[in-house]
Amino acid sequence: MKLMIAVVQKDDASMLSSALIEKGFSVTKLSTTGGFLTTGNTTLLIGVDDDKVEKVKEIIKSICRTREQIISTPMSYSYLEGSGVSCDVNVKVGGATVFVLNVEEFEKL
Ligand code: 2BA
Repeated sequence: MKLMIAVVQKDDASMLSSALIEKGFSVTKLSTTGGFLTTGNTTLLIGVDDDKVEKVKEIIKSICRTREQIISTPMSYSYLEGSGVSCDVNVKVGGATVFVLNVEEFEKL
């Protein structure tokens, strides 16, 4: 068995969890925050049999889109420091960041 951890954008999370549940997978949804952008995202925990990992990846790929987000960073030149002048940077986020871990034991007690 594997535990899939999928970090997805909030806008894709509901559709993705519905699609997974519809196909018979069990999903736990966590509200999380990206360390870099410090904006909310969603992390799904999906426990699956080994032979279902690729199927889950396919579903994730079909739903999670890459989006561009603009972040404002303060200018680093010393003469601009503290002036409030900032620079907008485009960052590509998503579709999904997926980790696949081996599960040593799975029990419902
Ligand atoms: P964030 O940490 O908020 O990152 C959002 C996006 O910012 C990333 O998109 C990436 O394009 C960019 N980014 C992140 N760290 C960066 C850095 N040090 N320098 C330059 N750009 C950077 P994604 O790669 O699609 O990641 C989306 C979210 O997935 C991340 O949100 C984070 O919550 C999670 N994630 C991604 N890689 C991870 C990892 N190796 N471990 C744990 N969580 C991860």
